Amino acid sequence: MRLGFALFVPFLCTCLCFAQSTNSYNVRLSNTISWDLLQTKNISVSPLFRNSNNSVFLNSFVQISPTNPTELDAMVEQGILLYWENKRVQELYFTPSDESFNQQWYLNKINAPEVWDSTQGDSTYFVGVVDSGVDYHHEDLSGNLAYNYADPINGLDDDNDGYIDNFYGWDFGDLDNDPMVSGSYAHGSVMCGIIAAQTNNTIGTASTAFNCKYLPVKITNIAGLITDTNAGILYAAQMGAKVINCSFGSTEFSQAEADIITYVTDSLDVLIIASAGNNGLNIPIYPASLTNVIGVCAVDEMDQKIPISNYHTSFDISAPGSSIYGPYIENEYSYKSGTSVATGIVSSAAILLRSYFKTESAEEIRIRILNSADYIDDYNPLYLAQLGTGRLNVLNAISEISKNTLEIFPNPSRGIFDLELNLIDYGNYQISIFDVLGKLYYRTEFFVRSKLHTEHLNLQDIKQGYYTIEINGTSYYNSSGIIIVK
Ligand SMILES: [Ca+2]
Ligand SMILES: [Ca+2]
Ligand SMILES: [Ca+2]
Repeated sequence: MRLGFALFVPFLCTCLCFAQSTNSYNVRLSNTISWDLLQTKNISVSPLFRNSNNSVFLNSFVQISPTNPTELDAMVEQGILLYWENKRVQELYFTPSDESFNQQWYLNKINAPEVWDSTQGDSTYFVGVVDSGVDYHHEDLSGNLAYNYADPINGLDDDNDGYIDNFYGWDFGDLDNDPMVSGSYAHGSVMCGIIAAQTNNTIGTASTAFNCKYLPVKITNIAGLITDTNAGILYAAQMGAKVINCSFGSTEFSQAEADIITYVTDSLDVLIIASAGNNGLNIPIYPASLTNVIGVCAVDEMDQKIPISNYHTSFDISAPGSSIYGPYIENEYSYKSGTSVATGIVSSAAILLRSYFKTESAEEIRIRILNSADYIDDYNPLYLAQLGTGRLNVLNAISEISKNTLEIFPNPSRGIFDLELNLIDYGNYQISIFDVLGKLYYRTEFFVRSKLHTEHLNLQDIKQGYYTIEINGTSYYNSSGIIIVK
């Protein structure tokens, strides 16, 4: 069954709901005070900073929620607190001029504006959008298309790449050079807008990718049906896309699709990002469930899975996918929901990161994105480990500098091996082992008390083959391959 996720769910919610903050205060503890003391006073405590070396200094900054705020002054007098502060309203460093920016709740949710202070993207980087084409005349889309100036429209294949006049992109559905969306099949136009609407141009909406661009690759025919996505993926990769957005999928595995994706990932250094699908089921979807693809689930403003989003252990991350405002067709804009738009939001962040960390490979950027997601399990108790590592946070992704390591000895192995982990935080971790089809073979949890941790596994019954090992923690993700021989 080949599924195109052309079905957007219309605007689900007319008001954005925000978590009401109870009376919590930022405080600094006195040097000799431990969290335990506050907890014995029935005051809830949470850290303000994550830190790699368990620094006493950093651990002294906490957020507390006293039952009565007058306790705060008393705790300062008693020497428990050095000081306390109310939370401040702080302004973003960079707010784009796009007139509808304030309707794009998801950009603040993933901390995109803070990142734009560091980088606004390199305009030579672009996302290949393998979809139903684009309305390249749209006021907020025409300026950010990755035009192929090497092949102007003159009837000749000026750049000698086998595609005559592929100036705008290519249409594999109709086998011509015009990727204009046909009829009402506007899905691709929406995706290009989420991924790379022209930003800070005073009109329309903003995109995380900012100056990075999009390349439309149309893979639907006149009836709106998907023809050949593999050709579209290859074309986008050969044209130089560093990220390819695949807001489509199938419940059936395809070896050819897996081979094409492994080729563009390993040989052309492309990062593939794909949708988990909108069936509301616990199922794998391809290509999203392939191990070298970022498979994306959709969450709402409260970081809860939206009902239609599929969920499965083989998916990698979640992203906003509810009431996402962006360009449509014919200079119009619309709200869309679903895993397609969630995938576009990850692709938009991914191309900004690739253009910033130019020397990092697709795999390094993939790990960077997964490793820096915000923890959302508490909001999704029914879907633990089935929504990936958490919700995309592009500010964390650009700030993440620590290198986690995962080494496996011996590899190849007969099924008895050690995982050697270099970890940032103490706490609970989970090991998941997937076979080559993305099916979960084994899972266990362990607790870490030291930065360097060795976990011994004894899986004597495991069959011969290639497996992917994933390690997940609250703020940690890593993966590696192992070959089992018998
Ligand atoms: Ca050409
Ligand atoms: Ca030409
Ligand atoms: Ca704009």
